Amino acid sequence: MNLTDHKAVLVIGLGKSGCAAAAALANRGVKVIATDIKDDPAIKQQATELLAQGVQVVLGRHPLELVTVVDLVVVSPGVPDSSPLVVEAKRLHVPIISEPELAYRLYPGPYLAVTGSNGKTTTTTWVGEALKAGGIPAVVAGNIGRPLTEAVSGLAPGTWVVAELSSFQLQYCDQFHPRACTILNLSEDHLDRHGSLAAYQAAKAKIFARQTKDDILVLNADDKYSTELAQAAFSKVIFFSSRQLLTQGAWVENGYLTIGWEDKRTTLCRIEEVGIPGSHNLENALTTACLARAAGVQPAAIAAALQHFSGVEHRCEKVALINGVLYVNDSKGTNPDATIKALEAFSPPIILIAGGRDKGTSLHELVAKIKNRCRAVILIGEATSKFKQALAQGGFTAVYQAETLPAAVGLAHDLATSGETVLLSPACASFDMFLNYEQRGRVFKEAVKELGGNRA
Ligand code: UMA
Repeated sequence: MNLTDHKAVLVIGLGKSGCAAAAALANRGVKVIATDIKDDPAIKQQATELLAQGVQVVLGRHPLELVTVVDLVVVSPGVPDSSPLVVEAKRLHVPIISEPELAYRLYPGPYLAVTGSNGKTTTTTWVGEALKAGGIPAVVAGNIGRPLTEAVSGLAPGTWVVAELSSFQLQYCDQFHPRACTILNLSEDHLDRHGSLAAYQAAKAKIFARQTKDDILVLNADDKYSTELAQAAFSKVIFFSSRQLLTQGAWVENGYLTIGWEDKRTTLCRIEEVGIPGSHNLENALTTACLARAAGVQPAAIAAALQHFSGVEHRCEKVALINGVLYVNDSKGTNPDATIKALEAFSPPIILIAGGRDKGTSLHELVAKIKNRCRAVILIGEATSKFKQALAQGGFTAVYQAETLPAAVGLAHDLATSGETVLLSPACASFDMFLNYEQRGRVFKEAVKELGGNRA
């Protein structure tokens, strides 16, 4: 069904996704009703702009009747399945799609898509840089921060879209069909929303569900959950590995990142030449090489992009060196696995600032890593008692608590001595104390700036 054939579309949530989706539909003459549970001045401002575009807006509540007058629902990723409006739409069999699915219906691609528990934003940005290096027109959007519906508006046909997709967005994808895509890795995350690892994995698998034999699925040969998904793919599966020698895909051989594509094997660059350090970034680099190659970028341009990349904000971002202490902002480390990788990327002893809103994940492996690499842990936010208990069970006693993130930074400054690293890598969501992880990262950087010192 064409979008313009719908009698009306209901958009739930008026954050970035909902506003972009409602505007894109209204611009195409579709009747749109949009609703947000909040009714604060910021939402009212968003509503004013949508009202001017002919969108009907309902703020402060989600009346169930709204689903009875529409034949399609676009749900924002932050709206849980337990929302009574989502439950009602399902009861009445009104189709529910996500904002990226809407973008796909507006612009058929070609798409390159990236998902996984960790490394999504780095890899998506890196792939965008590699396409640029190869002279291939592309836009980068999705969970990374710019809604896809906004990014695809007015694109010249044939422009590649490099999309970062979260499990919440993929869960409600239906037709979305990328030419090439990756599931970087799968570890426990968002269990509070998906309920089980199996449900989370199933949502991630939607990324390749519509692919055909002419498409490419790039998987991590060293990741158990991600390789298990290979059997369900209709597309051509290509592996990357930082530990095993392969003949197709991308791997490391004699210290060189190597790509094998259509029987041609090419050396890209040495491990030490990769723009950003850490074993997890080596994996991100190998995936980037595969996705860029799938879009037609030549190996020389891929090699240049791998070497010149300087990373993304809030992800293992070196902020300052003060009295010999390195301050690192990894606010994007929102699950235990991401924090483990950040702890591995910097030399011990580390003073870790962690905590925030718990997502139902296990802290067992994180505590083992903390015992290995940290001299102290400073806890903030709602998950403090869960962390305290897990650290005590693991026999780690250098645990402190702070009421605010700036107070935690002050405490870390008092504790740290030259040669140590202060790392903000919360292993939790930010929503208990901040609007999002970006704001949390900015607050950290401001607090570090207040301490004085030089930029790292
Ligand atoms: N709302 C309702 N009803 C509800 C719940 C929420 O109306 O029952 C409203 C809220 O009042 C708020 C709006 O929904 O006004 C917020 O919507 P949202 O949480 O879906 O946020 P957006 O601004 O649309 O941002 C979303 C992604 N947010 C989430 O997935 C939580 C952004 O990813 C993404 O950049 C953006 O779309 C564009 O695609 C952020 C994120 O934290 C970075 N993602 C998670 C992650 O990476 O771990 C998945």
